Amino acid sequence: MQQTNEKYDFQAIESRWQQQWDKLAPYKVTHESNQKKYYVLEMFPYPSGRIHMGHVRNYTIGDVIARYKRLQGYNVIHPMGWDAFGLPAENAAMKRGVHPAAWTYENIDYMREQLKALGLSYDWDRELATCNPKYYRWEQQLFLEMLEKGLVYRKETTVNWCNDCQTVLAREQVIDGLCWRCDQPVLPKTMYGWFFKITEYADELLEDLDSLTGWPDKVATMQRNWIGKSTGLACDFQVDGVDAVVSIFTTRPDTIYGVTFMSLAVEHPLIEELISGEQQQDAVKEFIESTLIEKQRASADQEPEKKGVFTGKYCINPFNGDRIPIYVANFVLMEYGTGAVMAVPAHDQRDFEFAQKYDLPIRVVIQPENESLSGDSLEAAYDQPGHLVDSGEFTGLDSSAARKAIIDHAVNNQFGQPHITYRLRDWGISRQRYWGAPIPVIHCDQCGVVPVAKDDLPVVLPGADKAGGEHTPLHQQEAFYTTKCPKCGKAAQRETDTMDTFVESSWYFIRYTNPGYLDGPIDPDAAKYWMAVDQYIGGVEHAILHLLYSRFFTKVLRDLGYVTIDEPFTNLLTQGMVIKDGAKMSKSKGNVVDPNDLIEKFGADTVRLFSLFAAPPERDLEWNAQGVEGSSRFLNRVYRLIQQNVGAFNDDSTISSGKLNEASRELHRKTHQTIRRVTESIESNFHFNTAISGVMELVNTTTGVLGGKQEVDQTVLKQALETIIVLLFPMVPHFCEELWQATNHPQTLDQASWPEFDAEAAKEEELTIVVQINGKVRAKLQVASDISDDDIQAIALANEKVLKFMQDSTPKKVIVVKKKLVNIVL
Ligand code: ANZ
Ligand code: ZN
Repeated sequence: MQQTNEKYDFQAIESRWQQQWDKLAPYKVTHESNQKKYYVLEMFPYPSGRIHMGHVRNYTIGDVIARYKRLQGYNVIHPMGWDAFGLPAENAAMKRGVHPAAWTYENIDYMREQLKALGLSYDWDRELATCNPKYYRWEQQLFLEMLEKGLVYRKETTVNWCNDCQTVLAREQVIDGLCWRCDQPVLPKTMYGWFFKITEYADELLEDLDSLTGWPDKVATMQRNWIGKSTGLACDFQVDGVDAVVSIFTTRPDTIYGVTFMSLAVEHPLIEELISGEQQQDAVKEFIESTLIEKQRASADQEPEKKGVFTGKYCINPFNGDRIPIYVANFVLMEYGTGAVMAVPAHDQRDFEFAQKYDLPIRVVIQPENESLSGDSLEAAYDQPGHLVDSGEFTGLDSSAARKAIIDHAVNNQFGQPHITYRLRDWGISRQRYWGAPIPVIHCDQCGVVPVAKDDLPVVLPGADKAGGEHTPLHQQEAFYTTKCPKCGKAAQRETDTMDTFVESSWYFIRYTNPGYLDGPIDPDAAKYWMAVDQYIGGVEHAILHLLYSRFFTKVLRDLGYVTIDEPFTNLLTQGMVIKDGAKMSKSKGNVVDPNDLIEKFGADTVRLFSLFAAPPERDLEWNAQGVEGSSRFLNRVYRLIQQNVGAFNDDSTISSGKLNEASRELHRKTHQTIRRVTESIESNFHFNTAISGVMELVNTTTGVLGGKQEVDQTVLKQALETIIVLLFPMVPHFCEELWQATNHPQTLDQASWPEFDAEAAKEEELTIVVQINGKVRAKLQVASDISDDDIQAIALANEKVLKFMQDSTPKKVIVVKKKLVNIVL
C-alpha cells in the first residue's frame, strides 16, 4: 500500500476506457430480448460544429440515467444521432464556400469525437444523420402515405417570410414578429405550400395531455394553450337586402342580445359583395389597403389602435330582429373562427373601444351580483359572467345556463350550431431552401400533382453526394426539376420545396429502434419492443414545436399501422440552461466556456460531476470555476482513499454485525443509509446533486472512522468502498471502472448491479436515556444514537411524564451526560 498525494491520471484512464468501449461496444443492444426495456433519449443535436456546455449537461444527465438503469437490470437503449438538415449549414456554406453536406459531415465527425471524449454510453451502431438519403427516403415515403390518407395537402396561403433567411417560417418560428433564427422582421407573402393536417388531431393532442403524468405541468400547459380550444356558438346573421349571411363564432352566446354591430376581417370574402354600389365603396377599399400594409409592418406583439369602416350594409340579429351595421375592422383575424365577430361593446373590451371611437351603442345585457351597470356610464367592458337582462325569453338566467339555452334555441331554429375552434393551425412544411429533404411529388400540366412512385424513392437531393456539387435552391436547378410525368409520360416538373427540418425530428426516435431497417420506415417489431421513450431529456425551448410535432407524428404513425402507442414520450425532463455571469452561455454574449478546454484540464469525469452536482437538472446551472475545481478535488480524494485501502479487497468474509465494534457499525450503517439516499435522490426527479452529496458524506464517514482509534472491520470497509465506487459509476464512469479494476474485480462495472440497501443495517441505533428530576429517575427515553445533546434536552423537556413532575416550574439547570442521562434541577 503506498501513500500518495498525486493526482490521478485522468488522461490515461479516460482514454483507456474509451478505447475499450469503442472496441467492445458494451452499450450495443437488440430488441430480441426477454429483458425489460428502458429507452432513454436526449434530444439529438444540430451538428453546428462543436458541443457546448448545454450539450454536456443534457447528455450527461441522459448518460447517468442510462447507466443507472443498466445496473438495475434493464435492457437500455441509448441512441445518438444528428438533426442534420437546416439553414445554418447553408449559411455556413455560403460564408465559407464549402458545400453544406461537406460542412455538416465534417461537423458530425468532430462532434462525435467530442461526445466520445465525454464517455457517454451510446449504442453507436444506431447513429443516424437525417441528411442521409438512407434516412430521408423513409421520410419521403411517410409523406406519400400521409398524402394517400389525406393528411397532406397543398394550398395557397399568406406565409411568414423571412427575407434574410429567404425562407418561409412556421408560425411557431415567428417570435414577437421576428424570425426565430436571425431576429429580422417577418413579412407576409402569398405562395403555394404543403401542409400537414395536424388540426385533424387537435382534440386528441389536447385530450392525451392528461395522460402525460410524467411531463412537467408547465409544458403540458404550454401545449394546451397552443392548441387553444374554444367552444361556443356558430351563428348566421342574414344580411339585410342581400342574399347572403354573415357567419360568426362566439364564445359568449349569452351576450347575443347585446350585439350592436358586426365586424369583419379585412380579408373577409363577403366584403366585395357588400360594398358594390355603396357610397362607401372607395372608403372601404382604401381602408382595406392601408390596413393590409399596416399589418405587414406591425410586429405581432404590439396591438395597433382599433380602427374600422362602415360597409353601408346591415344584418339582422336572429334572436331579436335588430338591424345592426356591418363594419370592417382591423383587429378581426381572418384565420380564426369565421373571420367575423358579433360585437358586444358592453362585454368585450375590443368592441368597447371600437364603439367609443365610432359612437356606436353600448347595451348592457349581463349584470354582476349587487350592481347595476349601464351602457352610458360604463368605463370598460364588463367581461365576467352574471345574470342576463334585456335578453328576451332568456332574461334572468345566469351566464352559463343562458349559453346552453341560447345555443339550443339557435339549433332548434336552424340558424346556428355549437362550434369548436382551435388556435392550432395546420403545419406548413414547405421550405424553399436547398438543405432539406425534397418533397417527393411531380407537377404535371395534365395530371396535376403526381406522387413519385415509392420504388423511385429517394428523391435525392442533387449535389449532396459530391463535395463540389451545386447547392442552390432546387427551383434554380433545372436538371433537378425537369422530369417526366410518371402517369402520362409528358414533360413535367419536380416539386422544388424541401421539408421543414422539424419533420425529421418528429420521428427519429422511432427510427432509432432499428435504424438500418430496409423494408420500411419503421421496423414494427423493434418499435413494439422499444417504444415509447421512457425518459426524454431536452431544453424547454422545445416545449411546443418539437414535442407537439412528435406527438402528432406518433399518432399518424399509429394510424398508418407502424406503432401501437399513442404517445412517444412517457416521461419528460426539461433541463435548465447553463448560465454564466447572469446570462445564458452563448457565443453572442461572449461568455462561453468550451467543454474541450475543461476536459483537457480536469478530465471528462470532473466535467460530468460538476454539471451534475452544481444544480438539480430542471434548474438553471450557474457556471462557477471553483465548482469544477471542487469536483476535481473530490475525485482525487476518493482515488487516494481507495488506493490507500486496496488491502481491504483481499478480504472475502461476510459481515457478521453482531461482533462489530462501534466504528465499524457506524460505517456499515452509513453505507446502507447512503445507498438508500442516493437511490431515492435519483428516483425522485433525478436529483443527482443530492445523490452526490450523499456519497460525499459516506466518503467523509469512511475517512473519519479510518482515522479513529478503533480498528475498522475490513469487510465493512470493503463494502463501504465498493459502494462508493458503484454509486458514483453512472456519473463518473471512467474513474469508477478504473478503481473497480484496481480493487480486484475481474468483471467491469457495466456488468455489476445497483446495490440494494439493507433497511435493518441502515437503521439508526437507539439508546435509552434516563431523565432525572432533582436526582430521582422520572422517565426513560428511546433516541437515535447520533442525536445531539441539544436535541436530547429538547426531547426530555417535552416529555409528558417529565412535564407532569415539573408542574409548570422552570428548571434551574439541565445537565446532559452524553448518551446516558438528562438531569433536571428545579
Ligand atoms: C361575442 C363576444 C362577447 C365575444 C363577449 C367575447 C366576449 P377566444 O376565447 O380566443 O376563442 N372572435 C371570434 N372570431 C374572431 C376573429 N376572427 N378575430 C378576432 N376576434 C374574434 O375568442 C373568441 C371570441 O373572440 C369570440 O367571442 C369573438 O368575440 C372574438 F362579451 O363574440 B366573442
Ligand atoms: Zn401527367
